[in-house]
Amino acid sequence: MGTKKKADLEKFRDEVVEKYPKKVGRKRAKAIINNDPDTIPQIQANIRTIPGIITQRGCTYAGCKGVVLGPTRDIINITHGPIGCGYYSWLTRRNQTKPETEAEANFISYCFSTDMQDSNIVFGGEDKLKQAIREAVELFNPKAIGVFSTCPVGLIGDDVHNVAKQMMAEYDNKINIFGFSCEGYRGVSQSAGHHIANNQLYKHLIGNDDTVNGAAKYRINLLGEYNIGGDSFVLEEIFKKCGIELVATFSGNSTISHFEQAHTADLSMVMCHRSINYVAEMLETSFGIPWIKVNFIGADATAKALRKVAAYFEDEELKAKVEEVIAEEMAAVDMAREAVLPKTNGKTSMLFVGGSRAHHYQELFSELGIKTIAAGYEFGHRDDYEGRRVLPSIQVDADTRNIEEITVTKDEKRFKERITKEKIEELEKAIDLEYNEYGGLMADMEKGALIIDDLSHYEMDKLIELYHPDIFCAGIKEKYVVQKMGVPLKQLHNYDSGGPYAGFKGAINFYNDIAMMVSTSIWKELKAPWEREEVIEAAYVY
Ligand code: ICE
Repeated sequence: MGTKKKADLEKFRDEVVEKYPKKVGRKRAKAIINNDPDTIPQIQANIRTIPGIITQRGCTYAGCKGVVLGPTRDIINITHGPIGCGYYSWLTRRNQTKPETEAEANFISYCFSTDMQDSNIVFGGEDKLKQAIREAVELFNPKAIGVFSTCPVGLIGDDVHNVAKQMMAEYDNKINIFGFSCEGYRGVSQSAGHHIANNQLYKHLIGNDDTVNGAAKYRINLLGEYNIGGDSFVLEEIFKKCGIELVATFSGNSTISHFEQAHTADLSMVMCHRSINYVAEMLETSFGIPWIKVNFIGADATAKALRKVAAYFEDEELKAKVEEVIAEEMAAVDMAREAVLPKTNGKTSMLFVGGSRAHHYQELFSELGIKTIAAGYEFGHRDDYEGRRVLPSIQVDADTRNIEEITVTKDEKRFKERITKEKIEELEKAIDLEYNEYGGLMADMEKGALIIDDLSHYEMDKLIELYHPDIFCAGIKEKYVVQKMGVPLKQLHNYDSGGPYAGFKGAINFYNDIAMMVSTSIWKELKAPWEREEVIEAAYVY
């Protein structure tokens, strides 16, 4: 990036903010930050999107049903609501699963919904939900059923938890049936859905089965890895090679038993902190399982994560094994990287996605010599940016710094201790000491790089117009708009049709896919609207 571009980056905020109505502009200005990794500036995050702004965000139902429970294969996940909610949250994220035997239950290829109609909205949908559960039991005889609330369910007051209880009684408590109050409009984004999902996993599944499977010396959980495009398969293979037993992944390629036995592990690795930190904390608080943050996106990051796990267990044999695996895998990685570097080196990228990938994928880009000049989350919290560790039982409101308590109930006795303001201050101090360990996106980005939370469509247009990155990473809602401006867009939610991208083998796939995208000459043929026609501008009237 030349110095001129850097100076421009600093001006970006003023230029876009000026176009908004004053109040809106003032609010958006707090979410557009010039990075400084040495001082870590404050950013506004996890607050409601201003109505009228085109946001990238999804809903609470998406975060709960689609994200966290979506990849589970032997729970029947029933959407209580309109058919569209079920349909669009069904496999569009390309989460995969692989039963170990043919006899094993696998419901991932089915989409279950109560398909609510007008009459259910008027007269209530609980009977229809009961009927759907009966049908599911008759046809599939599952071990567990999850019921997910959509917006209308909350509006008309159907009680999914009560229905779940009644239906469990109908089947003599032999089937584990539980509901989720994950109506789409709750919270400010899909982030609320993650939290709701985590609490219910904990309440209804985790800790139910003390069986200790496998003879491996070290047993770990992998939290926040969802097997998009087969990522979990790659990671499972790496752990196997290292001689580490993977007890449970939340929730890529997972089963009910994995969740029920997760508390038998020695350590939890947390990959997507945003979506699953609540489970990590609950496992630590209730069962004494510590957790560490890892990133398996990027070959160097994968090596670093494996070394971190080996260092945690302080075992020379494991350390040696891990080094052996890294050396073996890195040979192919280096070869693939060298081959594409001439095509990728010196290019620029922008990443606006989710609550962790806008950070993690920068590792892969930097391995390709591609610099990320602007990035941000859709629904990350301040700790995801600033790198502070916030405990799940407390939530600090990003705007007001007010502390809200969230009730976590599994074994009430364990959580009886009331968290006081003093205790939180004490915790926050401790968090500061661990700053680097829990580093967020800002610590890893260059000084002056743009960091924007909950990017609006208008701001995205402006970013492309002003800086024309060589590649833009976001989702399906942005893909074709951006490509029509002559910039290739890589979907980082579902990887388009690519992947896996995790681990060493995944890194090789990513190198090749990105090299192809940034080196094709087709993008030069496409002209953005402002390059080919007069711009007609509208002005707000106050
Ligand atoms: Fe975590 Mo899309 Fe996954 Fe992240 Fe999360 Fe979502 Fe996936 Fe994205 C996800 S769990 S579905 S790593 S909600 S790609 S935060 S937005 S960046």
